[in-house]
Amino acid sequence: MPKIQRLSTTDPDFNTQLDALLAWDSVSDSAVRQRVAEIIEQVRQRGDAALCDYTSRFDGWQPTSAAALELPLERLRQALRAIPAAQREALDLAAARIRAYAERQRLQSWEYIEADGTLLGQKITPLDRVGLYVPGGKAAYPSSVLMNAVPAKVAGVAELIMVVPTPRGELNELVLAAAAIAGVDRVFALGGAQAIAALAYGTETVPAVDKVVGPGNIYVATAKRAVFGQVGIDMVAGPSEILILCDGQTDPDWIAMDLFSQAEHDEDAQSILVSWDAAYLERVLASIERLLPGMERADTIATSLTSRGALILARDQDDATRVANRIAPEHLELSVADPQALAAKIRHAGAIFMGRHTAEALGDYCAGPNHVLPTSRTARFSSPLGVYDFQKRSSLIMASPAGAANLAATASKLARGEGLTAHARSAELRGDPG
Ligand code: HSO
Ligand code: ZN
Repeated sequence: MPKIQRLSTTDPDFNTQLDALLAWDSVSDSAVRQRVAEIIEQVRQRGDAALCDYTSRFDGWQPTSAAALELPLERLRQALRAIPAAQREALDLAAARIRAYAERQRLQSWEYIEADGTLLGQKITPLDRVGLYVPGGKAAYPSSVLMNAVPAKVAGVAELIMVVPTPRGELNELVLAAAAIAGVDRVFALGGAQAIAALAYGTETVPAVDKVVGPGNIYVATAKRAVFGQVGIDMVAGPSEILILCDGQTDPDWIAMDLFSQAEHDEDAQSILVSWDAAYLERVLASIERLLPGMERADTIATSLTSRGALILARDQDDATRVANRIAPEHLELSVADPQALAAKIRHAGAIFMGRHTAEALGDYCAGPNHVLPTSRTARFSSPLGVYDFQKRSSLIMASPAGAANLAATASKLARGEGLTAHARSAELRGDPG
């Protein structure tokens, strides 16, 4: 049985204990950085030849030529036809709901005209080309394909290029089907740092993109950091997290299963429950112990709960709210009688799941909001992936003759203050009506 850490906010050492619980060392391994830098350099210098070499070395299959790295779109449509009808329906429904939510996020261009006729505004343009990394193996989630690809397409990205490793040539049919539903434009059977390098710099076969999104292992995350600047990136995600605030009135089995639902992602995932009802924490613990042995991923859940999980006793709801804002979790469940009143006091969380019926799992798949969320306390300063991550802004200025004269008066003074005479003259020339 997992030995879950028990904390209490009244403990004088609580803050130190909480810091230790939250500590997470993100990508910082210098050996990995070195290895990734080499791979990126090889891809930049040798292009497709390097991609074929790495694919044979790391994925265990030898592409006959670089062209063999690309999967024809017909292969995606074939996967869509082959998957079970129930999966197809669920993916379609999820995509439709994610799309409907994303439509509301689209940034709009705007303009206004000042009294002297000068126009100011902001023009929104989608990115031209985006690369989407999809991991292989056990973390290959079709739901993540939808969550990344649908907002990009809603934004109007013209070309969405997916890369996915195919260990020993194996393809995940559900991932391909999700890519077809989301409208991915091209797919390459590539993974690891070499795939990120190819997207960032381009090769003879893989076109260079403007931004790379999507989750991946430590090599992929390190490569994304390394190419940032050459291209945009979404974020470097840490392990999944859930924080539940509960008043003690929700069925403890529900809460235990919600904690499991993040813990089953991986051993480093973090599941924490905060309640101000001490007896309730015992009831949830009893549920955990009873339910865990029956779980398919019992080992992963047990390791995650033991190493990074916690049950925290707070003084009252306000005290629990302070803990939540301090943790700034990726997912926050408010399992209380008046979740809206409580949500008003939450300042830092990637997604807020309000009320006893709102299992975080609903948001992971099909409620509509994105499941790509800020982890490791980054919800203090960042937001869920959305349509706005695939749009950019350009400023618009159109001076009328009168407006040019008005602005020149100020601009020339500031320019002379900076010692930049050409700036001053440039403004004054337009500002001089005679
Ligand atoms: N909870 C994960 C997303 C996911 N869950 C995918 C199931 N499939 C992100 O935090
Ligand atoms: Zn999940």
